[in-house]
Amino acid sequence: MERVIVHVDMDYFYAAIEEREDPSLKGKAVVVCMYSNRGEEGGAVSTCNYVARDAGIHSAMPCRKARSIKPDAVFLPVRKEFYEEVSESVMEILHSSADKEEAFEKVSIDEAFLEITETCDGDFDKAQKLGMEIKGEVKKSERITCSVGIGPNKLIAKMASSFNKPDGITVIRPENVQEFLGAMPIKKLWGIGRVTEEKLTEMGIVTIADLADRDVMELIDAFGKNRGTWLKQSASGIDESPVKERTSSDQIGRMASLKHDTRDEKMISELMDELVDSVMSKAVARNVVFGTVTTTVIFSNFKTSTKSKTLTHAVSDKDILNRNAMEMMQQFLRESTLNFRRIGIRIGNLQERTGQKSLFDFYGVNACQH
Ligand code: DCP
Ligand code: MG
Ligand code: MG
Repeated sequence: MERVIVHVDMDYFYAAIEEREDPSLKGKAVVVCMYSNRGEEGGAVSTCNYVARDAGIHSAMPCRKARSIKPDAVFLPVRKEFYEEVSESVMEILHSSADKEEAFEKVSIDEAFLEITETCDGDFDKAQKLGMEIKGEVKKSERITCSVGIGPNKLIAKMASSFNKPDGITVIRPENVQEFLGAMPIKKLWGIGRVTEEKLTEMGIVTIADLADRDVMELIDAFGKNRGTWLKQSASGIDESPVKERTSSDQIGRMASLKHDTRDEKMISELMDELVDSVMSKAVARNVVFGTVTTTVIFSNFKTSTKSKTLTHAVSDKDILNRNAMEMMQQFLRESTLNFRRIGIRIGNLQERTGQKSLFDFYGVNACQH
């Protein structure tokens, strides 16, 4: 069966979050700046919304220049930690749409690949439907938009997601890959930088189709074996690299929707059992113990709240995880009168498990809250 790969990239991510948080920004040019230690004078644009882009502002431009282009734009400082939190919620939604736990690869704070071959039976019409559902779910729970690309491999999915931005979805079926790539200029091929672009231009290669038509030996002569072969394959739309989890991550998390919005503790606890099982089986597979437990609730009005506990000792114990998670759920219930829409659990501060289950595992319940 042909693989079906999805790539999701959030639209003007940092600026979109700022717009969401402050509705008065709507319609204005919003520029998020990474200020240097020279204060507001130095610094570069992290990102900006599409109103600012239309005026000619873009990422990496000096903030001072952006200011001179559009003095009436709203300039805001980067709030990285806050964006990381939003990113985690988005990633949990995306992760839960993948074929399986391992079929997910976060690429950066605002983008990820997921494989959905099994979920959609290799059918690109079903894949498109699923892509729309993912977009809907992200929009509903985070109130920001993303662009989705779907294709037979990561290369095509990645290029498809940037084809129609913002809030787009582009599905490239295997039979349309050549047509999709062919007419594009070579600089659009994912992985081609300015140096390669210049060298290819000197060789008379302008479009991706030109590159695909070149003899592989000629490309190897010019770029070496690996790069030459890679250029030929990519230009032909071939990419066999798997979607795979980057295991360096220091956290394992799961999130899911309740059958309907509710405050029923039994329903919440049943779903939490499932999430705990899933997180624990992954912790066991990775042979790690955890030092923190974090839970998240998305309420019926889409507001998100998070609680965290640091355990006195790192453990790998399902009961401890479950008990801590449910204590936090009870606190959420006490603090708000809203229904719960989605709940999530995450373990962090992971360390490799050494030897037998220690006595600490039994005393890990003496958790302190922070
Ligand atoms: N970013 C940054 N500095 C850069 C590029 C990006 O700090 N030079 C940050 C801000 C972006 C986020 O990373 O919001 C994601 O990068 P993207 O390239 O995906 O850009 P955006 O999401 O902002 O816009 P787009 O709608 O084009 O994806
Ligand atoms: Mg983006
Ligand atoms: Mg991105």
